[in-house]
Amino acid sequence: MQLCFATNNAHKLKEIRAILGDSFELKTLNEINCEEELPETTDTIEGNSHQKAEYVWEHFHINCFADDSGLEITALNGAPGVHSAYYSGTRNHQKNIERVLNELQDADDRSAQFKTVITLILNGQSQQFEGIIKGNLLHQPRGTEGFGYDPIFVPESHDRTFAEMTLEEKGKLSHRARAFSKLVDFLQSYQG
Ligand code: ITT
Repeated sequence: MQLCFATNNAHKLKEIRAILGDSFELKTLNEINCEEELPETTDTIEGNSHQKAEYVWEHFHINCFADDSGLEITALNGAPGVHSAYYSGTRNHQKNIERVLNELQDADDRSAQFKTVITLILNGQSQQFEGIIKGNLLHQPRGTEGFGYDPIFVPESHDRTFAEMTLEEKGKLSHRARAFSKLVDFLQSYQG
């Protein structure tokens, strides 16, 4: 079955292709000739994930899935959430971290979670798969691996940040891995 992964992120695509094997012919946005930016204008991670998948289904009539992720901080009532990528006003990970650390200066509660929501649309029917990893935020960044808020995020039951873990270690714990594993389980049973 052909299935479009609504991304042009080569890294994400490679990971999921490796897991799904030959049972699904995964297409990128480029491969279905979708050259436009997908809309991401809702105010939730769930909403943006759905909006991207729906756009592909409506304009290209191909079964597809899309993901959206963000960091939700308890003391900030769930912010930056859907605004994680541009929290400082630019797509700059260091500046985004600085804004978060400033806003948390007086906070006792430093708990947070990363969340990924994947929306799958098969023959017009949509469903979502969620992955969450809970943790705590440091006062200073540590580590150089990963991206985004990884240098300040320590997952629960661990003492190193995501940026101090190898890709493989993070890959076993991450919100994205958890959501994708639910998607893959579903697709494998759907395919029979
Ligand atoms: P694409 O849409 O191109 O896939 P993106 O950077 O927007 O890339 P996401 O939608 O997955 O990626 O995540 C939005 C933002 O949330 C991202 O820019 C980071 O700031 C933050 N984020 C998501 N997952 C993260 C992770 O594993 N580690 C650190 N920060 C993460």
